[in-house]
Amino acid sequence: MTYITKPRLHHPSLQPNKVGYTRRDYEGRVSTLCAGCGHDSISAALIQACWEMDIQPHRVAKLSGIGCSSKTPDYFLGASHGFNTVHGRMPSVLTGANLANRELLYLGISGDGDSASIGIGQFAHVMRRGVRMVYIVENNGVYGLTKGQFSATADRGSKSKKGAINNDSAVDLVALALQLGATYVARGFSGDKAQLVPLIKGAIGHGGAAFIDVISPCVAFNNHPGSTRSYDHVREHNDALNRIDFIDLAPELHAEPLRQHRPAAARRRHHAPAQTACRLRPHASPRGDEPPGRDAGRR
Ligand SMILES: Cc1ncc(C[n+]2csc(CCOP(=O)(O)OP(=O)(O)O)c2C)c(N)n1
Ligand code: SF4
Ligand SMILES: [Mg+2]
Repeated sequence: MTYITKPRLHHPSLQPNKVGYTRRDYEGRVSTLCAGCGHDSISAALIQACWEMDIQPHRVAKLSGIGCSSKTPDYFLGASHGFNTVHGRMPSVLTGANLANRELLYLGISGDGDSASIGIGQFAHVMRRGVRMVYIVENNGVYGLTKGQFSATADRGSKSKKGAINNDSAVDLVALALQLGATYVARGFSGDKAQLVPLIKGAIGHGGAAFIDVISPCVAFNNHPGSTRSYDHVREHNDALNRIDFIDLAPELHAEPLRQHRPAAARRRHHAPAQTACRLRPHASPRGDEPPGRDAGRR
């Protein structure tokens, strides 16, 4: 399907955001993933979050490893920088890019195989070092690209499509990220956009090592009864702990009393609090001229 190009024309009713881009400007190429793949919903949530946060696409760098999940940066933010690295090696390339240019917003996109198996060492060190990034694992419990073997995040006792039982303990990437010192850690579900978009916005606004594990069903190899990553199973067990939203930092307000020329007698009669005037100061954010985030990142 990659030969199908999206039309360049935008519908005139599409709303531009504060930096002049419509939601279409944050899209990428036509997806080649299976219809219904959870990963495509994560791409849609990223597009929505970046549009709502008025992020300039050219100020974003997307890095990924290998896998269906790692292909997804092609399907969002088509005008951003991007680098598809080697299987499990995204974190070190992201760290290097971050050292070379600290002005960009770094999106690291990975899979559960990419991060919890071959790349687990790289995952550990990028979290431990507190690299400023938004690291998203599109977690389907299998190696989707290589036809559905259990990944290291598959739950013990869950069943493969052919009925084999997984006897190994699961790696919990959220617990690992917390233990290693990531300063923003969340778990979401690709089928719950209302929850996922604010989670992504929070990670982008965080400005430090932010990690989101997104449960993302693989419709081709892990969407059957007995799987703990199927749409049915996750919908049944998706207990959102709270309904969250993200409120970005607004320009700082300075209140000064208005100088009013009133006679002394009139001033004595009016005991109402002084009115205030507001002066606005520029605001540091990924969409302006300053780097994304403020002070939480150590690198
Ligand atoms: C060094 C290396 N080893 C193995 C592979 C084969 N391989 C490609 S993708 C993949 C697993 C991908 O699984 P995951 O990261 O969970 O992504 P998904 O396809 O499930 O989204 C493997 C083992 C490879 N490309 N390179
Ligand atoms: S094989 Fe699975 S992970 Fe890969 S595109 Fe298809 S549904 Fe998505
Ligand atoms: Mg996977």
